[in-house]
Amino acid sequence: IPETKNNTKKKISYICSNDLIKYMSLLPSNKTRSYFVHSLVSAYGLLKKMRIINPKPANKNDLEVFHSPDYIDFLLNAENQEYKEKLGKEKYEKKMKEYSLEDDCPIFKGITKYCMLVAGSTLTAVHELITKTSDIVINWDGGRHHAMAQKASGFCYVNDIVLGMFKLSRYYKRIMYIDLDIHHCNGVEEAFYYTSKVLSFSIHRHDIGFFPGTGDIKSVGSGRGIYHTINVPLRPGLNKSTLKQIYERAIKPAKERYNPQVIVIQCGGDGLIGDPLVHKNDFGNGWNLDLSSYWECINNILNWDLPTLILGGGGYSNTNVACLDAYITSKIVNEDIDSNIPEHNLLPYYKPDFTLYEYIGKMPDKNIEELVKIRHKVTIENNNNNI
Ligand code: V1P
Ligand code: ZN
Repeated sequence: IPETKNNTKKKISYICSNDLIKYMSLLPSNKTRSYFVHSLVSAYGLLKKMRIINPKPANKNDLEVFHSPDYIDFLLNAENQEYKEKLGKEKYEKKMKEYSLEDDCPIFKGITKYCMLVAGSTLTAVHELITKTSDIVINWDGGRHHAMAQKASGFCYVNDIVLGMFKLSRYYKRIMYIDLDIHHCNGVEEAFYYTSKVLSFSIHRHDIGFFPGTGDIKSVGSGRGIYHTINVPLRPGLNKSTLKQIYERAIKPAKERYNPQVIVIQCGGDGLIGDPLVHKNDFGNGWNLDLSSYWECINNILNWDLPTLILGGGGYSNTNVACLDAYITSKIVNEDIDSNIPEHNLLPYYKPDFTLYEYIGKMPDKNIEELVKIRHKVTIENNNNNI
């Protein structure tokens, strides 16, 4: 039986502002999602239960702590007409390709402010933890785990997680990163592959053709970072009981060995049953998680009683992700919420039943046999390193 504690004595903060909602809602892959999430959290009356922190936008220097100056220069000027004309069409398009600012990551109106705010939201959250003003900080707009140092990737332009953990690493020796998104955290993994300062743990769907294709079980880190990357590659259909097993067999032992001082969770909601991006056919080929599957895992992690940053990530049904984020927020602040969606201007979108997402998926969990192989055979040798 999992230990049931609650967070009543903890200082809980929530990153939000009108500007944040406005600019996060412009992201082409997740249009208006931020608006749905914060509106539902607010409609349930949860904003009154937390300290609300307005994010400070990151500047060029902040972004260059991880990203290359040439990429950031182009990214922050990409929608500037004068810059575009000065560079000329040919050079502009060449750079667009070089930085992967097309297909998954097109240049869009508001991209400059978007990038500064998405990075700033997580840096603001980290500041809360470092100054010990908060014990738990929630930033549902963060979690852009694919962005690379020199290019955009998989709907991610700047890697707020890497920037946040670089900042954390100035104050904490051991950071544990846990990624629950259905996609592998290639950008985060790459940034910390050679260091023991971050223990990176990711579950993700891993089979041929599934984006981004990295995250093999054999990728365990290298050099000083050896055994500080843990990948749990999974098949379709992951359900609550398998996720629980993964917590017991892999996440918990990794934490016990590494003895982290601070936790960062990426809680992408695209593992929810029926996510429109990952369920391509009637049988479904995504995961089979519901709201309580995510919460059970997060609750176990919060019971470690360490300073924790909770980020969003993927999730392509605005209403389902809003339900997930509002549900987790309510559990963190220990407030019971009604399963009927409260009256607010977005209520009509929660049709047909206007309740919190409760659908029980019937797809088989193809991970049952795989689970036998998931042994935490990783030994962390550099536990008390002094790098
Ligand atoms: O599959 C690909 C690339 C593009 N192809 C050439 C291969 N991209 C995926 C990207 C998924 C990103 C997930 C981000 C996150 O982890 C959150 C931070 O959730 C992709 C997919 C897909 N089904 O995997 N892009 C698109 N679909 C896409 C759909 C419509 C328009 C543009 C892109
Ligand atoms: Zn994802």
